[in-house]
Amino acid sequence: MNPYEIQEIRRSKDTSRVAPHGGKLVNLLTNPERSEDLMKISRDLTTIFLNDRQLSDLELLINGSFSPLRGFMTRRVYDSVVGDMRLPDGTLWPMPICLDISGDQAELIKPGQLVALRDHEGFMIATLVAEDIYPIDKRNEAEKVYGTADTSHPGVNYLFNETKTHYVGGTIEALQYPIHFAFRRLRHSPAEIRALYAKLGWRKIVGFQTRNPFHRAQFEMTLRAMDRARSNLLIQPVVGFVKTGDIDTYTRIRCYLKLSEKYPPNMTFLSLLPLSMRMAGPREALLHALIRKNYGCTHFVVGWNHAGPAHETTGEFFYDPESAVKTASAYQEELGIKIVPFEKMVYVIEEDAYMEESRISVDQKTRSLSDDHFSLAVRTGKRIPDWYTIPEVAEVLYKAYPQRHQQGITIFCTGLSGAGKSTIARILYARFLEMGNRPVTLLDGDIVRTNLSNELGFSREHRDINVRRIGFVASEITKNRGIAICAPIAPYRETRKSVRKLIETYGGFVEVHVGTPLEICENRDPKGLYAKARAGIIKGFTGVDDPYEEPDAPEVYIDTTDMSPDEGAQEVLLYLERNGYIK
Ligand code: PPS
Repeated sequence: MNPYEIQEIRRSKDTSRVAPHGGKLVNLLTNPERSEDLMKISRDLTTIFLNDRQLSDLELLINGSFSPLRGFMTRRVYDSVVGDMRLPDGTLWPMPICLDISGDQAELIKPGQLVALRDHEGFMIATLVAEDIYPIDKRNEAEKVYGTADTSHPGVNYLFNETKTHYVGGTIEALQYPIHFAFRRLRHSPAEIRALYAKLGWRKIVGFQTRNPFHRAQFEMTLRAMDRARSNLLIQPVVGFVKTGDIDTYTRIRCYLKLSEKYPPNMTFLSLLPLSMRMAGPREALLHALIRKNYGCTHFVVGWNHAGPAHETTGEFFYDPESAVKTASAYQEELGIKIVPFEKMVYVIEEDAYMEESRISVDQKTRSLSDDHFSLAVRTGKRIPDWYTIPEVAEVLYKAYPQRHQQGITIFCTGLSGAGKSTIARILYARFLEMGNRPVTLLDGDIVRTNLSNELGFSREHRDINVRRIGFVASEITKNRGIAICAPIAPYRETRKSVRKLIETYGGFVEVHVGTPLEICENRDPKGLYAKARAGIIKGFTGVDDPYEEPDAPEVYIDTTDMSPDEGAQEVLLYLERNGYIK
């Protein structure tokens, strides 16, 4: 597509257009003169800095993917959507699209005020006329939208733990799109895609949404979907925030590029969608269908367990895997897009082919692997079976996620002061230097507190910042395939859990609980700090008057009461060896 055509569409003064497919499209980009005027007053405006998820929502509002929405939802719209899945005028709309702000910001912004929405760098992307500011009833939103208030659901977790306390609703006027540096040529607005269909003469298009790398099952599904709808195919992977534990976005995009070469020429188009997934199952399937209608698709594939997460610990699905297909199909007239339903696809061994589960006879032997199990296998450097994926895709994945002994790893020692973590960490550091096959960094508590966190004390908040900083540095080291050895007390379970989640996206995370009991640590008291804490000279000392929350399931447990530090380090090395982290 000619890039100048894209510019023309973006710069158009027309704020809404009727295209051949999909109905009226909102375009919230303002004209250049108005942009200049807004820039002139921008310094006087109260600013809201948007995080990645908010920026992706903003982008989809601006470019019309969320048509007919013209801004973030006001309370009236929000209540109607949460309660009835409809906008106040009765239009079907399944998910709240809201801008969350802190209580302090909520006090600062008054109804009617013009607010600047900026990205991390401070670039003003849009203005918002704040129509109303309202506190979030998170439980109500969780139960109605997600059908659960359980925080092991990723959407609910985001709502309870990341979303701030208030929403600000109002209309948007955009100066520019959020800025992307990667894979720009694969990003399109609905207007651009509709223009492309017109140019290519495509009249029927089936949209395919994915947050996972494409494999044989998905490839097969898309071919059949084209066949059933007698259409062309828009492959539209989601590249906003997906789900913790998913394969990283850049790798996925490289897989899609490889895969798109496998289709016959001029039948498919690959375009990235900066949507942040909420994993709301049936409600989310409706949202995905509406977005694809805006992208001019006449058909949309909804498959088994579409946008349905599994419980973190039990592995049970939050939604009936059939419910997304049923809901989307039931609403298809109103959605204005035909749903192409798919059952679970399984591999049939003797046919060497993928088939829908209900078409398989009882005596046929099958194989299947869940998305989550697959992602875990890839991230842990396991080989992917040939029946599951396409060789070109496997090659991209192996490059990004080599076998465990070539991946980065964080060894995270946690335990009371005096438990022996630092000594074990230093021995491990020396062993890895001796091995010499991966760069190694020691992030001992003292080293970190001197070089990274010297302004911090030992309040809950400061310990949290300290441990998260260690986690961040360790995650960068792990990402770049080094070894990070950390040895803070890290007394709080939740903080350790979030550090683990961050690091596991990039490589291995081995939690080593140096669980030497308090009385032994206190007897040792090498720095005399326990004595001072008992005497009340030091306040908030871990184990004395501040809690240590024990790890639930550390990879390695060491008690140095009757074990030398060398033996402790040996335990860790044996674990690493057994699990393929070292060779
Ligand atoms: S934390 O909780 O993870 O941020 O702690 P960390 O950065 O590992 O720092 C622990 C070391 O600081 C000394 N120290 C204290 N520890 C616990 N509680 C209080 N109030 C405190 N004040 C100072 C203590 O020597 C710890 O050293 P280690 O190496 O763990 O023995």
